[in-house]
Amino acid sequence: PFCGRASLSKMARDSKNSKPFTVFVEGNVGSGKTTFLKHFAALDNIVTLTEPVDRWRNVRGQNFLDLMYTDPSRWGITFQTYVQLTMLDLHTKAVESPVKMMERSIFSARYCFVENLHQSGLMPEPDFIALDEWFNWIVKNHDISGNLIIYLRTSPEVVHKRMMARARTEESCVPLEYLEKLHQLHENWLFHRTSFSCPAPVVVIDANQDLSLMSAEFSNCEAKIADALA
Ligand code: DGT
Repeated sequence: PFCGRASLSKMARDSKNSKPFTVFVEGNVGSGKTTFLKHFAALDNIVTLTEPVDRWRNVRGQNFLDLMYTDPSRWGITFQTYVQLTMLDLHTKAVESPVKMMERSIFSARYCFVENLHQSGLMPEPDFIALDEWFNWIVKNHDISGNLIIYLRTSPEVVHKRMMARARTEESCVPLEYLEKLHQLHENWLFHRTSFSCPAPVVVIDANQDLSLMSAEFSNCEAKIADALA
């Protein structure tokens, strides 16, 4: 299900001339993004940038992630402003490698998470407008472009089970319904392509399978990218 070898080779070649070939790994909470990135971290030519979730959990002693889950109407704007900043930091980070792979992007923060808070009526209109103005300014004034999106496609029931199993404290009260809404936003954006524009071509991977089967698929992708860079 990965891109053809020829097109990847060309992409990797192009990246040597200018900025790195940039991959965004996207998918619902618990879809396996971290595991996916770990497989690629072992390759010489790839830099993987994991999502700064630990930074969100301790901003000068404040847990923004927990605040957002506890009272989204009050703290959603605070959390999403900080997410936007940390994502911009990753997008603009200079790397030496020809391939840069990011866990999520500023796009999914805006198109899935902010959108969900707004659509659910949990983000007051002025908060949403301020964030969106910032987002539009960033898109216009910074190079945050990508070359490929890998969409780890899952069902909400599967990721809900995984989320409960990993038992991250902040996520203990997250209902299935929240994951269903996020799922639909990812689907409309990356699969049906009926909502926001995609910032790069999308490769869809079935990420519902259990981890042992997934690792075979991940290794397969890894081999193809390595091949392309050879
Ligand atoms: P993985 O490896 O696929 O299991 O990925 P996770 O679940 O570790 O990472 P992710 O990005 O799906 O989410 C980490 C936590 O942060 C999760 O509770 C959802 C939350 N989160 C991530 N980005 C945003 C965002 O932009 N807005 C909101 N409201 N929550 C976010």
